[in-house]
Amino acid sequence: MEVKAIKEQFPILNQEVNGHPLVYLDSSATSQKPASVIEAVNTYYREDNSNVHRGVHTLGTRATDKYEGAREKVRKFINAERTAEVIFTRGTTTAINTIATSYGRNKLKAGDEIVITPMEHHSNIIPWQQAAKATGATLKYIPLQSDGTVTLDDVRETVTKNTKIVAITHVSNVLGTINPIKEIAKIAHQHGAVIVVDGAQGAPHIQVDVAELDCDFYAFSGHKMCGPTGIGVLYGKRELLENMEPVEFGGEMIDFVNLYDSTWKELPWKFEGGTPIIAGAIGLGAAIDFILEVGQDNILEHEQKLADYAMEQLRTIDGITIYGPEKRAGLVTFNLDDVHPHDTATVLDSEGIAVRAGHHCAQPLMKWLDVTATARASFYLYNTNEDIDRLVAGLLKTKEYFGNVFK
Ligand code: 7TS
Repeated sequence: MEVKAIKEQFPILNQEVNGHPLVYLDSSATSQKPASVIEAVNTYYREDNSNVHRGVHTLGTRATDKYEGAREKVRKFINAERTAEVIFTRGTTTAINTIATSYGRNKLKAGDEIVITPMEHHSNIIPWQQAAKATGATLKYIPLQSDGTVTLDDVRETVTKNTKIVAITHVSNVLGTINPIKEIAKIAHQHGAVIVVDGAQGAPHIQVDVAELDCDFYAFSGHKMCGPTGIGVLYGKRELLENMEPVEFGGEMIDFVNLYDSTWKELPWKFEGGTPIIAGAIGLGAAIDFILEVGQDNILEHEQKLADYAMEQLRTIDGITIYGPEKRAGLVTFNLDDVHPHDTATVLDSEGIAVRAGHHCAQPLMKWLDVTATARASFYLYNTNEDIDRLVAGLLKTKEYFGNVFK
């Protein structure tokens, strides 16, 4: 599918912002939604809305079929063996917190190690800090190379026989680093540890095969992959999930409730307490259909070409610093000398260009980069080289606006 044809399927992109055609370069924060996803959610509410797994009436059956149908789409999308291994959550953050609480806090003890990296999003740091504090386990970091990558030698150095959990991002939301998950999983398993993959920036862009990666847990968010907000996925290997306690208790997740004790439903429902995110899951199912129609290989290739072009063009600007490795996913994080990234983003916005500025929920990484904040342009399947040309023109304007401070 041509990019132009893809872009036309995203109604929101067809608008002017501050008098300029919108250029949306903030898909790592949240992606835009194609008409088919909006329609799927709309149709659900117009025609099928009902609670799931409860009533025997027709709407209830339709809603349940659609909700469980979405789970099967997710299963196939990540090549999980069973739908029992696909738990719907509110997003990546909830998924990782569920693992850190249910698996981490219940299994860790003093002397155990949790291994992460300094490139993690706060969602893959704080739950582990909390689990470590609650259990007496130690949090350890795999060091980063100067280009923001990890080496397998350093992984081998850091992971020991005391390591019980290795938690790492598939793709860095700041550097664009793509981590070698399969190899890291192998090292974790050699030491008897489990691997938790933060797939928030992975699943939207890279074909994820949890069987091939042999990861124990994989977490991702629907809203970064053309789906609605408020829906995400926690994939876990069945034998692990079977032995984990739910973290939310209430309706939907129980088998029997007695006065003083209760039992849980089987997987995956024991982890889905309360009325689930029905419309969100259905929207995510439609997003998966859309992504598969475009083709995942095409998406990554397209984004990597955009990243290459962006780096080449941005480097023509005097005083720009680009962070992260050469080979990367589709995003570029940068700073213009002496201009605060919030100012950069504000000038770009006045030109109709949306980028994110700030610490990107990665303060330890900002510290490692020795900056307080950066600007970030992130790409998705609807972006074009022309969008990058507009970004470059906007940045030249930013320099002009703030005076000739770059020598
Ligand atoms: N992990 C990574 C690597 C992320 O990039 C994000 C969100 C999350 C976890 C959390 O996902 P959530 O859906 O639960 O919020 N990242 C970003 C970002 O880069 N800009 O805004 C949100």
